[in-house]
Amino acid sequence: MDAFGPTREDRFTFGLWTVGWTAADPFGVATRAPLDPVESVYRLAELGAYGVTFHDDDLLATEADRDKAIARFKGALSATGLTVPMATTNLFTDPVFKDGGLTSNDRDIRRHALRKVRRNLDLAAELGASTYVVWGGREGAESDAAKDVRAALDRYREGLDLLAQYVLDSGYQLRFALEPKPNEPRGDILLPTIGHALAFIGELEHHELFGVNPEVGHEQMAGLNFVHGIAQALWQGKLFHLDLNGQHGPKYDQDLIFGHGDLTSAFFLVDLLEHGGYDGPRHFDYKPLRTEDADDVWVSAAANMRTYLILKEKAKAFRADPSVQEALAESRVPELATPTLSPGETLDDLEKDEFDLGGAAKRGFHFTRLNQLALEHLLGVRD
Ligand code: GLT
Ligand code: MN
Ligand code: MN
Repeated sequence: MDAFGPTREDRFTFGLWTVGWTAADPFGVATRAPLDPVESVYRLAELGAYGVTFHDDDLLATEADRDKAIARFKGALSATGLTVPMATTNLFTDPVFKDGGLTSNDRDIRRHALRKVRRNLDLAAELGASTYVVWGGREGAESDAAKDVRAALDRYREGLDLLAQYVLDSGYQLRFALEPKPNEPRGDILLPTIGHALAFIGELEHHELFGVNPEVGHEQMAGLNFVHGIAQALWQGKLFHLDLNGQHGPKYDQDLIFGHGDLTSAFFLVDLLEHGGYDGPRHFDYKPLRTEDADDVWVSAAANMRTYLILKEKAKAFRADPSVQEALAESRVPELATPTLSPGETLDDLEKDEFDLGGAAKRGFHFTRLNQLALEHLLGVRD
């Protein structure tokens, strides 16, 4: 048996829009034919995936009749046993959403967007999804004169409050996950980072129903440390879902295969997810390269899962290595878990400390050795 072959227990999921991307970009037309969502379900199941996720409009890729498209999709799900843990709404492709959906300056468009989300919430609940992603790709502006950001945030909150109330009134077991992104397709997008999204959630009426769906590349586009962002989301109990992919630093959104961008960050991310208490699906939101053909798409889907499982193995070996444990202790990493004051102590008690300030200032933390050990595990020379 392939040690890095995925099984359903690994809970790998893919957006229909990922493998189904026809690879049209701003400079060129599609290089692949539209993919029938039903075929995607069968192919992903064969590869060992656990589930698929979708936008309302993804189901209409090759079937114009909505009811028929849903019926065929459901048929494929029940034939393969694939689940739908997450769904979302497309509020960005149709020209009507060029200035956003929930925060468009045009009130009629905002009302249309709410109708569109509500309709797909019903389908998401029917298919058993537990997470509803909200990616406001067009909620933004290119000019600071064009958008009253405070009014836009009022409208964003109004829309999400209404949708959360609808979920509660309908008795759906759904929670919302906001997906941050700094820019692209808009010049600047509202809720650009994990931090902005977490702060905004605190302002929502039903904030307990809202968490985040961070994407690797989106934080890295902003020059931020994705592992730190995920750690904070976990710490706040708000990591409801996540989008795994690859990115090479701050540039356009690459949506590479997981691990095909910043590999060291991917290693520490898997280490955190596997040892940090995240129990949701491992969801891939990537784009098969535009250079690839219809068969290569499935090679790329498999590569995401295989890379994750290899990194999982490496992270496990890293944690189990006695040299790593010794290096962690020498770097005082576990010491940070000890509260700074002992139970019952007050700030006054600190005045009694006898502290060798000069010695502490001189002492190194030996992080270099620790980092080199991680690198060597990642490079496969220490197993
Ligand atoms: C879109 C975007 C992604 C979001 C999806 C959810 S769709 O392809 O690039 O990052 O996760 O709407
Ligand atoms: Mn995404
Ligand atoms: Mn992306």
